Amino acid sequence: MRNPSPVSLDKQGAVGLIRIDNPPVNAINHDVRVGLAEAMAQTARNPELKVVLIVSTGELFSAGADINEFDRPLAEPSLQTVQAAIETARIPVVAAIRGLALGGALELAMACHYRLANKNAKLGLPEITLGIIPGAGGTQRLPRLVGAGRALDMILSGAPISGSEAASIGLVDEVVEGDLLDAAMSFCRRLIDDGLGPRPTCNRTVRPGLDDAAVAEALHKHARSLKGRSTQALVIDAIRAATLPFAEGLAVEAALAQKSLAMRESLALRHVFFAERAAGKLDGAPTEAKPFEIRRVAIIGAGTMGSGIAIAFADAGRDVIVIDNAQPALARSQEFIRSAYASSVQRGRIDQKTAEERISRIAGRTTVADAADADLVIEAVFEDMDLKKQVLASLDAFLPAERLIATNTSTLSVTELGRATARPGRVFGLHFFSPANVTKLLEIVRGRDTSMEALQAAFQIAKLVKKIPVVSRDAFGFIGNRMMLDGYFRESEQLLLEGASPAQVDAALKQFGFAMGPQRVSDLGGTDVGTKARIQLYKRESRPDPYFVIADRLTELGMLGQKTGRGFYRYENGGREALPDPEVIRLIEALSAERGIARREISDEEIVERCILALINVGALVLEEGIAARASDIDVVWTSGYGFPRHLGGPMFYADSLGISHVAERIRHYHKKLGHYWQPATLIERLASAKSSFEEWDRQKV
Ligand code: T1G
Repeated sequence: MRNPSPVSLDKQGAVGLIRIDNPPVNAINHDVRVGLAEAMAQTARNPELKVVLIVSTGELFSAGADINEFDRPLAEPSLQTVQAAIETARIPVVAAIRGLALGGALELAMACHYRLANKNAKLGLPEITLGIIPGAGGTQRLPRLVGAGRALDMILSGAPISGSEAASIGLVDEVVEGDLLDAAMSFCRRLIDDGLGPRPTCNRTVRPGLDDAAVAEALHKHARSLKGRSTQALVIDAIRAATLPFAEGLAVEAALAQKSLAMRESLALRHVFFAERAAGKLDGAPTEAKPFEIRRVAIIGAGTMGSGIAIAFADAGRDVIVIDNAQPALARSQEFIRSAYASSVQRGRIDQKTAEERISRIAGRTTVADAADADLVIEAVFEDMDLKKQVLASLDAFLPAERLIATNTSTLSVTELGRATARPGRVFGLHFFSPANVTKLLEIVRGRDTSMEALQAAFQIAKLVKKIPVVSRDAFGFIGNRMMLDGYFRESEQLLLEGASPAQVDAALKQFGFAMGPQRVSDLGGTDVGTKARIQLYKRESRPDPYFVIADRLTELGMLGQKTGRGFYRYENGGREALPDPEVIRLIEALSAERGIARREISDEEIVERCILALINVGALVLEEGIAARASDIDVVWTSGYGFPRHLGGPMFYADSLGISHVAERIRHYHKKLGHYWQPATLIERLASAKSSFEEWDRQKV
């Protein structure tokens, strides 16, 4: 028995009302295309119909083409076929957009003769975030509607624009304040009354075309988000073709779209898209999660992390109290919060009224008892086990037993911290990443006693503050820090001991795609933060020398990085520019000599290979030890929390793209050369001998 079509057609007077209903996001899959083609055919055969109106059910028009269909040949009718039926219809076709109209959904609407949108609609072509170009006429019709320059800007940014802005640039004909369907029906009746017919977008021309200046300007504007990418070149070629006759331009776009789909960059970005959605699902959780209501949040510790977390919850419309027994710390925190909101207003992200409303939600307090009526308490005090235990234990005295307690520790045992309270089952780690109100990643650390109910609440909290949750078991450095310490950063220090300079290592990894190299990151966060974290970690596990001997020596010497003007680099007059420091090189040479390490010229290729393979090898250990549930979770952690280039898919996806046999062979090579830290992970050896991959490993686990 065939599934009911996700597309329906009703006759409302002279209006043929086509409705898309394909939850959760009205993705335009094969069934929707079939339904649209059939509905258009029916309207064509019904002389009583004078206008066709296309709408969708639910809060959004559509999230675009079904991304799940990209890995197989597309079944007819294609979206282009549906669009041709719309564009050549004998009667006008109107699209009414509520909420999001992304990718193929906006392309569908642009093939219609008229478009309405409600005020808070969001219209965009985000294909570049998936490493592809719009493939259903977007690069041909958008320039015809808004001009080539604006079209290039919209497609290179991938960011949606509001209904009002869309109207101001001619992308939609009318913005609707009230009920969209009512407004759309009266718009259709007006078309009939005024005798207005079809208005094919394809008949419009693109004047002027895309000139080099416009291209250069757009590439400069989006340089940061497009670093290391190549899809933009295909976008430019497609939009340049928009000055050709429509059918020719469409053919050029189709060929370029096919090419973009096959590129490694797109495979990687699509992997990250689905990996982020998979990470958001809690294995073994009962489907019906008990809704956990959060009205008030208490954050203990008014440091940089505590203040950033406060902003994240105020942005989510929650009342927050920041507690610190040091008044000056509270004052600094309030200043930090004020200036963060001031810069958001300055960048046009929010208006002044919203900033003040959110600041007014955050109050400072000096006693832990003030957390009594909070639904959630997040501890973010100094990274010291005894101090944290004391704070957590003190909460039992006045915090009702059912309330949840989270710790923002980045290194300490969540299990041990939970057992300092009378409710270990309701304690878990919420590991935010600095800046906590910006970085998307939220590592949810599951202590050995943490209950499923508490974990489900943690996922709801992640959704509330718009973070990407990844669950980590409670172990040394969790997922991200473990890989950073034991793999990536440790190996970058080893390379410094063998002869590379901080500037060379950082430049090589920036070239690879990281926004910043490890030594620069260390200086930004403060070498002392790393050293203190390692001292805590050594209480759980030791590490053979050399293990961060340079960073720890810099801390000893008070060269803490940017905040003290000297670290791995020199910073003049409180500036941010990292300048090479010959004294640091001499210090490193001395540390090498102490260990009998021969120094030599090292190539950038070797630097990148060793740092990335070390990251991958520890990633495999993290999977073997069950700290991360999926290889794709590790990719989410590193792309959304540690700056690993998204267009390479994350360290484990990258390993698959290199080929696990090659990865295993190269790790064995370095194991012979460099010993201990390069012991190949058993999982890598197993996957290599099975000619398998991390993706396959994840699939088998499902
Ligand atoms: N195709 C298939 N599934 C999709 C989808 C899509 N386009 N968008 C979302 N989903 C699934 C998602 O995997 C999840 O599934 C569920 O919907 C809820 O999504 C021809 C070729 C719309 C802003 O790039 O940005 O059109 O995990 O958890 O946070 O030129 O989803 O529950 O099983 O993300 O509220 C262009 C992609 C496609 C938009 C909603 N469109 N989607 O966010 O929910 S390419 C996009 C999003 C294209 C044309 C080209 C977001 C969202 P599950 P969610 P959300």
